[in-house]
Order: sequence, then structure tokens, then C-alpha cells
Amino acid sequence: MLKAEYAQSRLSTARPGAGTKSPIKPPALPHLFQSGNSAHPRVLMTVFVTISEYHEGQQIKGPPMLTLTTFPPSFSEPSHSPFCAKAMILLQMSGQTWEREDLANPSAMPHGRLPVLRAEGQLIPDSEFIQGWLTTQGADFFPDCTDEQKAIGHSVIKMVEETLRNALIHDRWLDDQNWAYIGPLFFDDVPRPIRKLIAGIVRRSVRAGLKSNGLARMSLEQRLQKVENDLNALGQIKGASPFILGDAPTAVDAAVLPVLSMIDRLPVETALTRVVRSKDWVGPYLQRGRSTLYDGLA
Ligand SMILES: N[C@@H](CCC(=O)N[C@@H](CS)C(=O)NCC(=O)O)C(=O)O
Repeated sequence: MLKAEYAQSRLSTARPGAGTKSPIKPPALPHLFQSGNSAHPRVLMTVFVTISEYHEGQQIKGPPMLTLTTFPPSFSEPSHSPFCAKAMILLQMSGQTWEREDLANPSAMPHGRLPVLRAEGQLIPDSEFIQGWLTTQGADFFPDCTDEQKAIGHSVIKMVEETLRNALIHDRWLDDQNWAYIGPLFFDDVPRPIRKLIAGIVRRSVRAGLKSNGLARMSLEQRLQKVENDLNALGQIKGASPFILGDAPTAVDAAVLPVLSMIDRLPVETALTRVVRSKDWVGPYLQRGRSTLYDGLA
């Protein structure tokens, strides 16, 4: 079987809704994220076409649907993957109408990773490029932010996607107690006779990656110190504001929320979970972020 066919055959159909495409409604507060605080022409066009359809009662071809290929949901999270959850939040913030398509094996995707956005006949891999493309379509992921705040926001995203995300990966894949839940879930679509073998091979490659990164060579104390440093920096930047850069959610929250939330929802509590929960601001931030940014996703 060709690689692409194999990936296609693994489009998940095992879960309700998975593998089917369900349009996801635009967010409750799309105006917050439109450039210039007014609806982007593309959104206005969508509204116009919808109204025309209603009045004439006939099928009119609407604007092309955006499809996000993503890992399936798990543990009350919109996706296994923090990058996929980030892309979903960005799509919601953008006010675009989109649909999700769950895929378990991304090997045939550009970069062999997820998320990937299908838009206007092109495949856009990588949450950062998806953010960039949505911005070209009129989304403003940094409402009311100065250029300096945007630059800080960009750096914060990189920080969180480096140490905190890799700490999450570490505890999911290398902590035996968590692996007992994660392994069967991540590989549940692999035929049973080879499931353990495949899961073991991928687990070894994740271990090698984390060793190469350095995180899996550190003592627990050193790893937690790195996490603590990131959390303290995040807490300082956030201050008393509801979201990381101020009163409104930005692209930074789209990246930070999934990582912290997935650490908080590890199937088995670890020292990492405890460090994250030990920060006073994290609990309220998670509650606020889940109720606003995960609304309609998880
Ligand atoms: N920089 C990319 C990273 C995407 C990424 O690493 N996705 C992971 C899931 S969290 C993946 O697809 N891994 C599958 C693999 O490496 O085989 C982004 O921002 O989207």
C-alpha cells in the first residue's frame, strides 16, 4: 500500500464524529479578532452568501471550507496534540468557518506532522504558518497589542513550545504510569497484532528525540527547574491580567493554554503536574482559558 493510501486508510473512523467532517461554528466573539475591530470583507461575504441562500432557497456555492487535519481528541482536550489544539483555537479566533478531519498517522502529510490546514486548494502545515495564513486573511491574533507586546508574545510561544511542551511529551511517553494510558490510546487504530511493536518503536524514537534535545538526559530536579523557570517567566508576563498579554486572548494563549491544560490533565499526576498546579495563577487561567478558548472544541 502506498504511504498516502495508508495514511488515508488511517483517517480515524473509530470514534463518533472522527473521520467525518463537522463544520465548526465561528467563535462567540469573532469581532475581537478581526483586524481594525471591524468584520473582515471575507466574513461579510460569507454572511452575504448565507443570507442570499436563505432568501432564494437555492444552493449557492459558498466560500471554500477550511479543513484542519488534526490528531483526535483525548482526555477532554480538543486533540492529543498541543499544536493541533493551538491551530483549532486560532481558527476559532479568526472567525472563519472550518471543519476538522481527524488523522492518526500524519506520515503522508507535509513535514509528516499535524496540524495541516487545507485552504483554497493548498496544504498549510505547521501551526505557525497556519497563524500566518489566517493573518493574511484578516485575522488579528494580537488585538490592541503594541509591536513590542507582539514580539514578546512570539518569544513566549517559542519558550512554551520548547521546554514546557517537551516536558509534557516526556511525561506522556517516558513515564511508565502515564504510558500505560497514552500508548493504547495513541495507537488504538494500529492492528492489534502489531500495536505493541509499533508503539514501542515510536516510543523509542520519542525517547531518542528527547535525549537529543537534552531533556531526557536531565535529572528530575533539573527538568523541573527548567519548567519552573518558564512558569515563573509566564506568570510575570501575565501579571494580574486574565490572559497572558492582557484582557483579551491572543495567539499566545492559543499556544500556552493547550500545553498547560494537557499537563494538568495527564492521566496520572506527576511531579510536572504538581509544579504546574503549584503556581497560583495557573488554576484560574486554565479555568478561564478552557471556558473561552476551548468552547465548542473539547
Ligand atoms: N512546529 C509544528 C510542530 C507540529 C508537531 O510537532 N506535531 C506533532 C504532534 S504534537 C506531530 O505531528 N508529530 C508526529 C510525528 O512527529 O510523527 C507546529 O507548530 O505545528
